[in-house]
Amino acid sequence: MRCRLGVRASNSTRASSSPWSVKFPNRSPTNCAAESDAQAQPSRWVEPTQVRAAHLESTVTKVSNVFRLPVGARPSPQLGEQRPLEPTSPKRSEGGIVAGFLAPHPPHLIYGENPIQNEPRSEGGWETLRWAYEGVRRRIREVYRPDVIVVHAPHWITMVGHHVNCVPRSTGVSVEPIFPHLFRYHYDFQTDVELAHAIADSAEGLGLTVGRMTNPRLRVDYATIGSLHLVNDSWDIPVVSLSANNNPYFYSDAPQDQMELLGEATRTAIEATGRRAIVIASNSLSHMHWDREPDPPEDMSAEHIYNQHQYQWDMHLLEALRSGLGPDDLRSIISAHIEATASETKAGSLTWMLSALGWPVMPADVLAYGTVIGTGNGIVEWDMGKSMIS
Ligand code: 2X7
Ligand code: FE2
Repeated sequence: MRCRLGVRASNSTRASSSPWSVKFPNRSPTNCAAESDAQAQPSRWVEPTQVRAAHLESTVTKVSNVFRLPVGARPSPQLGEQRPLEPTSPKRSEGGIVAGFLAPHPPHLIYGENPIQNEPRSEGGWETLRWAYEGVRRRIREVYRPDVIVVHAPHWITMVGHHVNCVPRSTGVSVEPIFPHLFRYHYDFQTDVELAHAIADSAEGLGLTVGRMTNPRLRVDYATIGSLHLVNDSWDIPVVSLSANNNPYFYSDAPQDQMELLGEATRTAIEATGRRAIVIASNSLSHMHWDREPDPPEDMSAEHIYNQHQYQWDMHLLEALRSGLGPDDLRSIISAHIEATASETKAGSLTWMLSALGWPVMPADVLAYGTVIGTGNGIVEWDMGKSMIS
C-alpha cells in the first residue's frame, strides 16, 4: 500500500540516490484502499519531513538542471494574491447541473504537469490522462461555463457525517502524505458559501448527519485539490467541497444509500439556488497498486495496470457507463466492481455524482483511461445537455 512506500524509505534506500530507488522487479503487490489515509499509520512510519529532506537532497541537482535555475530561485506561486472571482464567461440564465465528470486525482498527474502551484518538478509522465484533462478544462471554460464546481473526494475522510466546506476562502499547502515528494500544492480558492449551506440544509432535511466545516486552517486534502486543479487549473470558478464519510470507505460492501441521498440533496440545493453547476467525482477505479517506486517516479517504462483482472473489471464498469445502462444495472456493477477491485469508488464519490445527475440513462463519454502506479483511472463525462436532446 502507499503507506509502505514510506516504511521502506526508512530502511534500505535512504542513503542511495533516491529515497525509493528499489527497482520494479522487486515490487510487491498491495492494496492501499485497505488502509485509509486517516487511520492506521504503519508502525515504522517515516516523518514526511525526513522523507522530504532525503528526497530534496537527492533531487536538488535534477531540479536545477531541468530549469537551469540556481536552487532556491525556482518561481513560486504568488501566495495570498487575491484574484478576481468572475467566471470566465458570463453567467447563463439556465441553472441546474449541466455536466458531471468522473475526475480521478492521482497526485502523479499534477506532478507530471509541473504547474506553478506544485513544488516538486518532474520530467512529465502520464500524458494521455493529462491531455484528456486539458480537454475537460476547455469544455468547462468554453461549453459549460458553470457558476460553481461541486466536488466529492475520498481523502477528506470525516468520522461522523458528511461535511461541507463552508470556509469562504481556503488557502494553504495541500500535501499528499505518502507522496510529499510529488505533491505539495499551494491552493487558493473561493467557496460558494450560500450553496454550501444549502447542500448542508438539504442533506439534513433528508436525514443525513451533516457537518459544516468552518475552520479556515483545515488543510484541504489532496484529492479535492488534485481533481479541482485538473478540471480548472485557473481556479476562477467557486467551489463546494464535500467530504467522504468514513462508513462507506471502511466497509466495501456497505450500501451506498447515503451517497445517493447526498447526491439528491446536492441536486435539490443547486436547483433551489439557481446555480449552473458541474459535479465532479474524485475517484480512481481499481485500486490495487505497487508499493515500490521507480527512479524517477515518472519512469513510464514501469507504469502498467496491476493485473489483467483489475483491467477487465475497469473496462466492464466503463463499458456499462458508456452504454448508458439504467440505475439498477449501474448500482450492481459499481458494487461488484468495488468488491472485485477494491475500487476507490467505495468512498462513494461516483455514486454521489450519478445520484446528483439523477442516474441519467444516457451514454457517458469515456475521455481517457490510464494507470497510475498500477491503479485504474477513467476520465468520464456526462453532458446533461445531450441527455435533454435525446
Ligand atoms: O490517491 C491516490 C490514487 N487514488 C491513485 C493513485 C496514486 C496515488 O494516490
Ligand atoms: Fe486516491
